[in-house]
Amino acid sequence: MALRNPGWYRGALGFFLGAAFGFGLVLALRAVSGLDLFQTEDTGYPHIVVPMITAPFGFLIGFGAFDYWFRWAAGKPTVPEDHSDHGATRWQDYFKFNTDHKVIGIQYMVLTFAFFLIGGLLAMLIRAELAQPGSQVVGANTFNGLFSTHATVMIFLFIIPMFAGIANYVVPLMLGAPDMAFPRLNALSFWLLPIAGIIFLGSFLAPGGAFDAGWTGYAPLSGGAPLGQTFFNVGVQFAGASSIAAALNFLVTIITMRAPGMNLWRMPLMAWAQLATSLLVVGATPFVAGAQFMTFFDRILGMNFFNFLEGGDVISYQHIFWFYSHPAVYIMMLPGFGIISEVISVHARKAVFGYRLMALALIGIVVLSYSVWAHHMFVSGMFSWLRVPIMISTMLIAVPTGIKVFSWLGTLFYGKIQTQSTAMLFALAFIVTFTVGGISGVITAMIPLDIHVSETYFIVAHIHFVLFGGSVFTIFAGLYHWFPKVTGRMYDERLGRVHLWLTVVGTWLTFVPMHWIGMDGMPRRVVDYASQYGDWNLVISISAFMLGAAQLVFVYNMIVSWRFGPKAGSNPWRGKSIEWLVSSPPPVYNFTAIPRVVGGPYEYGTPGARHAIMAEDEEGATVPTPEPSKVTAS
Ligand code: HEM
Ligand SMILES: [Cu+2]
Repeated sequence: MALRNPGWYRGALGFFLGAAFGFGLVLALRAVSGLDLFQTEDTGYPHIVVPMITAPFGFLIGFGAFDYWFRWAAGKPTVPEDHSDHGATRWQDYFKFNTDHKVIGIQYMVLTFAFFLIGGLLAMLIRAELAQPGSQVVGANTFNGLFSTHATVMIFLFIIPMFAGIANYVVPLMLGAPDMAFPRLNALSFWLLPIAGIIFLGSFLAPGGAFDAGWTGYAPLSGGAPLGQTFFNVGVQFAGASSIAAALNFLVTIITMRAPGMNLWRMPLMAWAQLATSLLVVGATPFVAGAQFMTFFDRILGMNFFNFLEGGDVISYQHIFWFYSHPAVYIMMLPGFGIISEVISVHARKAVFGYRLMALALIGIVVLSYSVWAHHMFVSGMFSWLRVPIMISTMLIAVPTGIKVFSWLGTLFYGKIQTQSTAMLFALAFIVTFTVGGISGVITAMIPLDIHVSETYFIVAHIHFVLFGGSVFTIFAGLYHWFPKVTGRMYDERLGRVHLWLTVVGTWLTFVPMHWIGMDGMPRRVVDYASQYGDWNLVISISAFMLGAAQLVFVYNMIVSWRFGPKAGSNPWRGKSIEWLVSSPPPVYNFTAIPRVVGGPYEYGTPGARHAIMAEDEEGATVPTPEPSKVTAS
């Protein structure tokens, strides 16, 4: 019967049981302590906060995320080769707890793109309000909620997990691995994301409105904010746990599951980038989780970590937060660097220029990025001696980043650049746009200049040049590049080009003028502004609407091409890395023969050079079809 098997019915049941348990627990504990049953101060509401934690776990248990582990913990015989949750044959298989990294990759990409559209709609509302001076569309409180949820959704639910999704699909194939190292943990990482999304967006329904202290949630502002802020504290835990679990999975997969012959120096840069990103995630993400737990405990339990009236230290919030969130900007950029190296090399038919230095530059960025967090705090009143070393280490990051940009240019130099592919056009647009964002980054690294532009639209311009022109462009490059692999079909290049040009022009028209009004002093995070900025803001808003609308072209192209596009074949771009050596889409267990890696991944232009061979007919090279093994309980 449906309620006994894992799935949506049992998940819904678990959700209600979890919610009832949390709710009942709070009421019971308050009753025996002689307190009012319902505590409804802004920072209180335990009868909502506790179920917000227990109900998702109830859902996950019901849904089946822990069934296998529970069986093991109970001492029941486990099945080492259990593939019962693996692969998809019908669309319904994408809506269950599925352990196939390809299914999970698609789940990630589709879900996070939906969050991109939601975050984009929030941005459209922001721009509608800001199109003219004065207050027309939303009030100040709602506006604060809008820019906070916009940024939070974009960062925690779109950029970071979208990269995890693309890599989930592509990296095991590139490594010649049959799956990720921990498939069940992989599925759990995915299912934590919709939970985080519902919590973030659900905060709009909380009394007092959505969380409104920015995606940065600075204390002490967040300490006394209405209930919505608690939704932020909790949502970050789910998104962060998802991210950490996925990163551990990538690390183990990349370190232990490479095909024979694939030493680190034969590994595609996409996999190197995922390795570097995962090192950042496991090192840094616990800090944002910690910062949010501390705010949470301050709010709910009166712990006073950041409450200066009780001896707390306000500025330490910023230190802990940015110790995560500066590395986080590279969590949002390094996977894109990896994608761009793949796309440029394949579509320029050239070996990556300075391949080893490219890999080392990724690792260099990982190390350096832990040393620069306080550049977000130049005007915060932190110790002033810290500012100069931080300025220097920040500017040093431009060195490995510069290596990457010059390597892409070197790869393009005298390449056979194939501009008919939208993937390649997005990669080229990325190089130009990201470099501009990088330069405004070096500007904000310099203390005197940063003091001038802090908290102005210059910052908004900078983050969008790197996040939109950086991360989002690389995401599009990657999605177009691997679309034929994932779906087995080609997308429409004409529509791709329409999408590309509207997006590139829209990005520049929207975010370039923000530099100017920012330098003139227009503050960020405000619902209204001095009328002298009105004209540029109108230009920005109109461009933003165009940029938003352009994304619908992409959605249409993807949906229609997935259904009706011409068949792609296994290797439409004539790539050399292993994912192109299997069918499109790849077989359920990825390989029927173990790939043997015999050379570097990018030897384009060298006659006869190969990265890997599929040794179907060689002795001992065939992969046995997995069979459930027989386990006898002892
Ligand atoms: C159509 C595309 C987008 C538009 C028009 C847009 C617009 C805006 C605007 C106007 C603000 C400033 C709000 C304010 O300070 O008053 C903002 C903030 C922000 N946006 Fe976007 N955005 C877009 C896409 C993205 C994307 C893809 C990301 C990816 C991460 C992103 C991340 C952020 C962040 C981190 C902030 C900072 C919020 C804060 O802390 O003040 N945005 N956006
Ligand atoms: Cu930073």
